[in-house]
Amino acid sequence: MRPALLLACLALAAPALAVVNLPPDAGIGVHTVDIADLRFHPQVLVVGLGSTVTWVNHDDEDHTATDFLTQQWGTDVLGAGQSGSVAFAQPGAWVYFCVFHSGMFGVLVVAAEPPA
Ligand SMILES: [Cu+2]
Repeated sequence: MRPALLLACLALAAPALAVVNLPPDAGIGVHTVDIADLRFHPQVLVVGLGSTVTWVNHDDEDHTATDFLTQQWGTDVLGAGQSGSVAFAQPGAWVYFCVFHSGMFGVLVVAAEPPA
């Protein structure tokens, strides 16, 4: 998916996420995103404010998880089998990507309110 299209989808989806029940992966804690076959799994993750997200690289090549718009947050370069974590103290919604593979995108939503 082209970045501009992905961003448009996120812009449309973010307000909807605020008014519907959050999916079951929401919650405060440590959440894992697996990187495999040049993709982030899950591609869309919703977590509670104060959570830490850990990306685990199961591929043989290097990857990162890096904020797409500003690159204000991101993992270090993750080699095969390595993992990196980012703690989120601010609510928001981000598209992130891998700096080495322009087609690798994910969406992370840090929700201020816990699910009802
Ligand atoms: Cu990559």
